[in-house]
Amino acid sequence: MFDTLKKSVAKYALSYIKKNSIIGIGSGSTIEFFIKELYTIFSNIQGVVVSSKKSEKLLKKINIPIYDLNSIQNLDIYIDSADQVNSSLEMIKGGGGALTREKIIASAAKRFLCIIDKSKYVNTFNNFPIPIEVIPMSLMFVSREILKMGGFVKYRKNFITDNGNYIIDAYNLNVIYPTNLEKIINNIPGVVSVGLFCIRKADTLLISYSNYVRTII
Ligand code: ABF
Repeated sequence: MFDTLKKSVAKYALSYIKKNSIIGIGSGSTIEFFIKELYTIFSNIQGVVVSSKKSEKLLKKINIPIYDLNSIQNLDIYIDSADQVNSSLEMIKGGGGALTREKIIASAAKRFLCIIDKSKYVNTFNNFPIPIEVIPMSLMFVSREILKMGGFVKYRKNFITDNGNYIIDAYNLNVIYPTNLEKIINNIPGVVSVGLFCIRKADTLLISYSNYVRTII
């Protein structure tokens, strides 16, 4: 069922793409559906910048030109999914471990178009672990800081990010003020980035339900 919803929202997102533009593309299973849809209009776009090696591999297979973010001055849109989105369009992302590159490209883009199925839309964040990418030597230090904040941590076993770092999943943190929490975690030395996307939240959210796609701006 969720695959059908992911597919329909992925297809709907095509209508947000401007002719001959370069677009930012995220990662995850919803985005894999989006990449398949992109193939149907690939001659209409100039190319993409991409947030993970996995998505990059899929895009290469369908011969879409891939640009380095450093070679681009203006990025019109970044299209990606999320793990949870609240009613202020703040997101938890990084379930797939690509949060740092996702945050960089999202921040560089004028517009963040977030595409999700209905299961991910929540009033307030609940129970989803918050991913934190850390420099390997800081793993234990950052973990102790998270414990001091009342959270607990799990390490992603056998997982190294595209940037050569580790991921901590933080549970039980108080997410009532998610922007504050994002700033606090960002400030722990050794943290590369945190999967709270509140400072750079979505501008437009597309949510797919069984018979329609809802747009929230
Ligand atoms: C990505 O999409 C990640 O930030 C997030 O973890 C994921 C959602 O995954 P999926 O589309 O597979 O449900 O952008």
